Amino acid sequence: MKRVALLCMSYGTPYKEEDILPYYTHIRHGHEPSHEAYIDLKDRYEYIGGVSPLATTTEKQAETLCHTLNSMTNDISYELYIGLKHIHPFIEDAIDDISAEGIDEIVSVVLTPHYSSFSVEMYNQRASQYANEKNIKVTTLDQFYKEEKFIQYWVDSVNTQLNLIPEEAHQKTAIIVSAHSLPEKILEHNDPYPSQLEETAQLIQSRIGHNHVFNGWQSEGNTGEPWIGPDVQDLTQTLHEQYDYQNFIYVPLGFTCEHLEVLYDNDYECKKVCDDLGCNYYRAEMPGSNQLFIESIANAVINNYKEKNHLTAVN
Ligand code: FEC
Repeated sequence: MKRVALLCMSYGTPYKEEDILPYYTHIRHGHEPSHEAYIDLKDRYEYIGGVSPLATTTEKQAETLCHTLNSMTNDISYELYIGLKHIHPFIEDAIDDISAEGIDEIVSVVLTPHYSSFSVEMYNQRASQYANEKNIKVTTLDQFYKEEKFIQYWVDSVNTQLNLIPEEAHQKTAIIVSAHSLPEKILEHNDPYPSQLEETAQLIQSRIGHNHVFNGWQSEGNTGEPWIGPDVQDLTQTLHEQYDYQNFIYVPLGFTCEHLEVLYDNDYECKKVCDDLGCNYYRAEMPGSNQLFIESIANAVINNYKEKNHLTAVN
């Protein structure tokens, strides 16, 4: 059986308080943040309990994905490696380990559903460049948001929240589908990221039979340049003031699990906006290692591998 390394890539998170500064500095391309910015980030981690659940969840997602892939294929044996963008084990560390194991082929996946030249492409470039130096072949996956099981997961998750709201209040219920914002400059190169989010929202809207679905962007950085909008908090305010929506269901489906950007930016910041407006806050449950959701990624990985290596695709 062919040995293939499954390289699961994810953002990474500080494991302990002392990691916050080097982590933040890495995110800022080697520039240390100001003391205020550092304290602000430290406070946000403190608010969510000191550390983010991201590290543990990434591991669980990756293990479940590897197990699922192995149960779906007879001719390949996948061996799991985790490579992170902003903290150890870095993407390059994982590839060093793969090389040391004598594995000469990688299938890589980034644990985020939409493609952007500013996010997924950066992971893929790092993986491809470093693997090339080691003479390891890589098949990268760009996106998985269109997978049937991905959409089904989110339809179920949104419906669970909708069902908490009395039927007669549904006309006053807005569903905000969001992803991490990116600097507006990505739009100059026809980056597909915004249209992929729109398409995801449409696919979900057509299945849930609820017309009040809106796209928003969240967690934008403080870089002094314009970021893609509308920001979810501003959107909430506008939808309430202009159209009198009273209930808000947040669906941060550009992420795959609970972490700082969901637990703070949604569950604290968006909830605060709702509270201040006298509205009700709901947030769809994140998939984490939900089996249906992981199968959607596995399917995308297998079909992408076959497509890129000129083999026959599966359903
Ligand atoms: O739970 C955790 O500890 C980590 C949560 C976390 C995830 C995440 C995902 C994405 N980011 C994306 C883009 C950017 C850009 C900048 C940026 C900055 C930060 C900072 C923190 C942070 N991000 Fe992140 N991101 C997470 C955490 N992100 C902390 C720094 C402080 C702040 O701005 O809040 C701006 C960089 C710059 O300054 O130049 C751009 C994108 C994703 C979703 C895709 C992915 O997971 O890779 C896109 C999770």
